[in-house]
Amino acid sequence: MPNPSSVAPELPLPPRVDDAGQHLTIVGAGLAGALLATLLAQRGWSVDVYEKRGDLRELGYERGRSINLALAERGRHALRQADADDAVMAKTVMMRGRMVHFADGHLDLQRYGRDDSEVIWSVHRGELNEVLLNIAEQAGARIHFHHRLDSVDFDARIARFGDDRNDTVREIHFETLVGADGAGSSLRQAMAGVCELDERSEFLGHSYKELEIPPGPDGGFQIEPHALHIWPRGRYMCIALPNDEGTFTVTLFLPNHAVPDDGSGNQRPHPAPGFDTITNGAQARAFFDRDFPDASKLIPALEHDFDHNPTGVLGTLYLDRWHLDHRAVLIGDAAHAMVPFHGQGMNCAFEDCVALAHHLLQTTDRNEAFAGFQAERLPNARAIQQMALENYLEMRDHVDDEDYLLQRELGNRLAERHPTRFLPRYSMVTFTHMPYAIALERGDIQRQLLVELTHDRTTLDGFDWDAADALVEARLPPLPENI
Ligand code: FAD
Ligand code: E1W
Repeated sequence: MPNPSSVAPELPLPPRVDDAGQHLTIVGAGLAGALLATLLAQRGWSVDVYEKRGDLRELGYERGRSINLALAERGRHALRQADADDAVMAKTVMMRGRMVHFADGHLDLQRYGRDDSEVIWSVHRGELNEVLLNIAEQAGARIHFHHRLDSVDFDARIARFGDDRNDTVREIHFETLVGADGAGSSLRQAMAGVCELDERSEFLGHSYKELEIPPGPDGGFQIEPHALHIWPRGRYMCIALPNDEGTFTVTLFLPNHAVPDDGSGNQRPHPAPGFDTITNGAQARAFFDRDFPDASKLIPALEHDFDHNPTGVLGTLYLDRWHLDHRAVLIGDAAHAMVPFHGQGMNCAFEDCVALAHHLLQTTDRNEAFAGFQAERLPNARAIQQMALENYLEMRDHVDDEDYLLQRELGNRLAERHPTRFLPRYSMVTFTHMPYAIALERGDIQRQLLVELTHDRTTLDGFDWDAADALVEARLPPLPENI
């Protein structure tokens, strides 16, 4: 086992005198950019942030991205370091578990954790970003809107920014650039022009579309508000997260290409729809009426939403390098975009911010700080990228399958019997801040154990608990405290 004590330490506050007065230029005032700016500005740094869009506090939030996000313990832990947790929590809706909507119409609320201390929180992306922008400015960071990074001269240390409203270009001198400009990062592209990042993108072959459930006639939620709703249907699925004003954002995940009926009369593989056969609102309505009838009734503007909202693509971005010596570094989606099926992209990006701030506060040598940041975070990013992909299969295919349910039951029982050793992987990822790589490694050991112990069984009647206890103790060392 790697050393579990490598959990990122709390950030020092107030600033160390010899570090104060340093300057940083951040590209992107999204979730990671705003949090990193806050962390460093609060510790005495001079921070400028350049954002291509206008100020969302004035313009209202532009449609098109996932409207709400699940915030988990890792994200909250990072927000606490910036004193931002309370302001963010004021905007959230608690989600206690997943509400599974089965194909036969019945519902099942599967709790995420042991009690209400183990829950996740739905937050509107725009509101969250607003809170973080306010806190960043209060801490003294300067945010420059309508500044789209276009190109970088790394030798002269000049970054060129364009303004989407007109054709003006501004040249800005920088010491160090931080790329918090998301999955389509312009800084990453500029860095790739001068060094080898070894960039690979793996597209999932599935895309997503967002739809809305409005409040009911009384202004209240139309389905259980304190849950993340899931409609698993094999090759495709829908989810819905609550918003604090009584709405839900529904996301349809569907393959890009349909699997046609092979004409053999054979049911395997089943024909399944795709974005190439469900191409307009009317087809989407018919598809929903057939496969998600309870949801369909609650989405009056389904045709309009389907026709007007963009279709988002999903994939994983891998880089072998996140920094160009002491001059530039990438964080968040710019460094490691992932599929959204664990709800951890933002949570991971927030952890990146704390880790990078920590390394920058440890040393004045930025090459060393960036190398240390990459060494700490790259293995963890790879781990959550993998777990997010695995969770897709679990969500779509297994939440209603018998073997999975038996393994989950046994896992829960072993977790009760061995609270210091056995923690379901979902809980390690969602309710702790142990490094993702350790959650992945311990999760693999636990999975193997559950497979062995449930092999050839359909119930836990007559189960040999003594043998199981001995196996747990032999294979899973106690978890460190304060994870
Ligand atoms: P972003 O939030 O994308 O911010 C990038 C910022 O940079 C933006 O403000 C953008 O305008 C700006 N920018 C871009 N290019 C430039 C440029 N050239 N110059 C200047 N500025 C620029 N994560 C979770 O934790 N929980 C969830 O439940 C969850 N659900 C998701 C659902 C879906 C469908 C998707 C697609 C993602 C989901 N995520 C979730 C992941 C999450 O959205 C991302 O991981 C997170 O937004 C990454 O933050 P970021 O700051 O790196 O990038
Ligand atoms: C969470 C977009 C998104 C966000 C999420 C989750 C899922 C499925 C999706 C994972 C989960 C919160 N999940 N939920 N239930 N089982 N796994 O926990 O954020 Cl698709």
